[in-house]
Amino acid sequence: MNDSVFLRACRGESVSHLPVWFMRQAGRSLPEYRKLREGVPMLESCFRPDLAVEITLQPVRRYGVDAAIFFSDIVVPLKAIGVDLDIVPGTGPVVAEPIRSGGQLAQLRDIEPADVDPIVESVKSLVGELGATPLIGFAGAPFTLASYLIEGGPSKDHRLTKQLMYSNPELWHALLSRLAAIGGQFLRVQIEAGASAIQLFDSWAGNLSLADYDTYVKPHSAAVLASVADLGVPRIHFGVGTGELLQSMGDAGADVVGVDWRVSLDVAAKRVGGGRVLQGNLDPTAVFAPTDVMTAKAAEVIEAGRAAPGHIFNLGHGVLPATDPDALARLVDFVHGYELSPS
Ligand code: 1CP
Repeated sequence: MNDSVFLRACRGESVSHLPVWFMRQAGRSLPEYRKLREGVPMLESCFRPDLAVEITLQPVRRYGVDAAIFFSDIVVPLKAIGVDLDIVPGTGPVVAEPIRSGGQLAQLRDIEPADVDPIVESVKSLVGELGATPLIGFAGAPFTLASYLIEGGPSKDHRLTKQLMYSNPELWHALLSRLAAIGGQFLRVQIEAGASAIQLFDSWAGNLSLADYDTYVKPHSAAVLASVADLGVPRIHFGVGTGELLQSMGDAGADVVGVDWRVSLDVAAKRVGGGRVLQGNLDPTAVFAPTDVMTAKAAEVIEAGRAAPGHIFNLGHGVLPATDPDALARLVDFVHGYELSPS
């Protein structure tokens, strides 16, 4: 397992073929997923090991990807400690009582082992089922989680989040510190149960300027990544629209930096530096193009990725629900068959 192509690439070691997995590779694009989820609410499926295990395995079986990502959601640890929230179909996470005051932080307590029994059971069982295929655990980064807790649900402009950040920095930092602690604990739980890499999703950090990211967010994401450093597994740090933040997100303590499709990987490699490996970054809509166009674009991504000390192929963000699974299968075959000639 430690010698798997995915883990070797995370460490910047030589690989026999380019590893590939997809953010949101499980989920609504797969008919077998939609069938299994029929009548089962999203959060219930995350806390049911029979479903979480099967859903995680579905894309591995179908595509032969080089890593599995644990089927869960960034709000699962918050639900586990009793925060009143739900994942509403067609919307996303919705929080019953959005955070407006310091008094509300008390609910953001540390994770107790009993809170995450089903998570531990799922991860352990998955590691057995996956054999030599590594499992990636994940958590939401403090900023992205805070945005749901403050806005009460998905937001385009993150107006209330930034309002709190600018107007009450003390409460802001207290909130993000709590979320960093919980995020770190949730990653540790998954690693100790057998996950061999982790990804910290700061999906919405790209809405921040570099200065605001560095002041209000980076120290907290760095705390999450540092808190699992002792466990020695590769740490991937990803956000959308983070072209201007790439160096800072790497400096926060990542081994691998995830890049969205807006920045070419050769440019990203210069920005990130520090010997860090890159992950990405085919436009998720490129899989809707004719196959020859899709594979030409994938080849461009692979060639640009050679500028980095290592490269893990992925999309620039999650698989879109309307994606044709056969197109993704062709993409995996193309990446696996790509001749990595000496540079
Ligand atoms: O009923 C359903 O199928 C609900 C859709 C769904 C799914 C399949 C949601 C609601 N979450 C998930 C699973 C999920 N969430 C995974 C699956 C792992 C895999 O790839 O197989 C992952 C990694 C996440 C993480 C997640 N949830 C992120 C970070 C990743 C990203 O895409 O940027 C974020 C931002 C969320 C919040 C969330 N959960 C669900 C939705 C629709 C959203 C986004 C809402 C918004 O736009 O703000």
